[in-house]
This record gives sequence, C-alpha cells and structure tokens, in this order.
Amino acid sequence: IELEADLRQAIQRNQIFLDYQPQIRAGDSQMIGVEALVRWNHPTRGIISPGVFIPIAEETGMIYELGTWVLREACRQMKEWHNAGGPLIPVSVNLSSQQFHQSHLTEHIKGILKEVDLQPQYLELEITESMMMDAAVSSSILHKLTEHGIRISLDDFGTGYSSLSYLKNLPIHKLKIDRSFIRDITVDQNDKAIVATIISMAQHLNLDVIAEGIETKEQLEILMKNDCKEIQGYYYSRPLSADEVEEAFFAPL
Ligand code: G
Ligand code: G
Ligand code: MN
Ligand code: NA
Repeated sequence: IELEADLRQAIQRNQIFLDYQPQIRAGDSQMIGVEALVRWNHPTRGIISPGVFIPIAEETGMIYELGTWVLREACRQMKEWHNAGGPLIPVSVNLSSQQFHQSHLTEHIKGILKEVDLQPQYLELEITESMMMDAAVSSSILHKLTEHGIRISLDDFGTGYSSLSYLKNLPIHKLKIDRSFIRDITVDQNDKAIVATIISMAQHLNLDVIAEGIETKEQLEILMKNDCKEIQGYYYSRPLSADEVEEAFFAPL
C-alpha cells in the first residue's frame, strides 16, 4: 500500500530508470542488442526490482504511464547512442499483458518513435506466450506492429501453456529460451534436449533464437555446440547502466 502511493510519484520524481543487458553474438562476442530493464530507486528502500513493482503497476493501472515512460526512454537512449556513433542495434522492451492489449498500441508506439526519431527496426518488443492465448486478437495486434517494422520476440519461451501452432501463423522474429532450461543444462539431459529442440525448431521456422541466463563457460559451450548464435546472461554481462553500455560499445566486453 505504501509502495503503491510512492509509485504514483516515482516517475515525476525521477526515481525510475533503465538498465540495459547486452545481447551477444557468440561467434565473435559482438553486442547485437540490449534489453531494457526497468528499476526503481526508492528514496528509503533503495533499488526495487521490477518483479516487485510491475505487478503493483498492473493492479493499479499505473502500468500504462510506466510502460510509456519505459518505451520512450529506451527509444530515446538508443537514438542517443546511434547519434554518438554507437552500433545500429535494437533495444528490446518488455511489454506487460495490459500494455500489449491497450487500444491503439501501434499508433501509440509510432508516436513515440517519431517523437524521438528512431526507426522502428531498432525497437524490439518482448511479449510472452500467455499473451497469445486468443489467437485472433494477438494476430491482429502483432500484424499491426510488424507491418510498421517493429520487431517481436517471445520472452520466457517454453514456460507458457500455449500451443505451438501460433508460431507458424504469427509474425514473430525471435524466440528467447527461458533461463530455467539453461540453469542445469550441464547436468540435466532433459533440459539439454529441450534446448536443442527449440534451437532446431527456430532454425526450421526461420526465427532467430537467443538463450537467456547463461552464467558459465560450460553452459555457453553446450549452447554453441547446439548452434545457438545469440546469448544473454551474466557470463557476458549483467544488466548495465546506460553509461556502462556506452563504454562497452567503444571498449568491447
Ligand atoms: O531485472 P529483473 O530480473 O529484476 O526483472 C524481473 C522481471 O521484470 C523480468 O521478468 C522482466 O521481464 C520484468 N521487467 C523488467 N523490465 C520491465 C519493463 O520495463 N516492463 C515490464 N512489463 N516488465 C519488465
Ligand atoms: O523475464 P525476463 O527474461 O525479461 O527477465 C530478465 C531478467 O533476467 C533480468 O532482469 C536479468 O536481471 C535477469 N538475468 C539476466 N541474465 C541472467 C543470468 O545470467 N542469470 C540470472 N539468474 N538472471 C539473469
Ligand atoms: Mn525479457
Ligand atoms: Na525471459
């Protein structure tokens, strides 16, 4: 309850900020994207994780204001990096289910992109399988977004309940293999089989695939053996401040 009242003020008081976790091409360790991750610097409680305050924002309807701030800030930052000579790579932004279903989502995002002068191919939206439950509705939303040139990735892939049939019909660019499959991949043959199968399926469906939560060299080696080309995780980098990302552009990780 206290947090809820505080959250209402947090944006105006400049307590909300974004960290960015690099996404790396395993072959040459190049940064090929960054995922924006929202944080709240609370005046007395310190840094609060989105796992704590995003649910509050969703329950109270503040998610629209917060989500808009995140989208605008991520796009603005990417444009600033481009202007500073940084690489032409996309920024990924997590969308909550309510945001995904908000009316005129594409027009809203188009407005933000225009405002900050960022081309749509440099914005990637992370959605989850649970948002695909109503195939007709999600298809219509995704087609509008992708017809405008925005990229779509399926976050936490493999943990949802939806059928795989949406993969053949919906305009999706990338699968993000959930980190729960990676954690024990060096010892659990089932996890290894699931990950290998997701990578192979993605290749056959012409989708990009990225593995999340890579923390060790041993995990990385298994992913590379299975031809997973993109990696996100503490092994390469934890989420970084905007300044740290800029340093990493010019003095690679
Ligand atoms: O960064 P951290 O591991 O604390 O993130 C916890 C969760 O919060 C993750 O599931 C992540 O997807 C989610 N998250 C991070 N940033 C955002 C955001 O800007 N919007 C939404 N809806 N979720 C976010
Ligand atoms: O749900 P989503 O995939 O968006 O969650 C992203 C979160 O995962 C980020 O907030 C980030 O802090 C966390 N994360 C990123 N890399 C790793 C990792 O290698 N190990 C663990 N345990 N968490 C990670
Ligand atoms: Mn994510
Ligand atoms: Na994930």
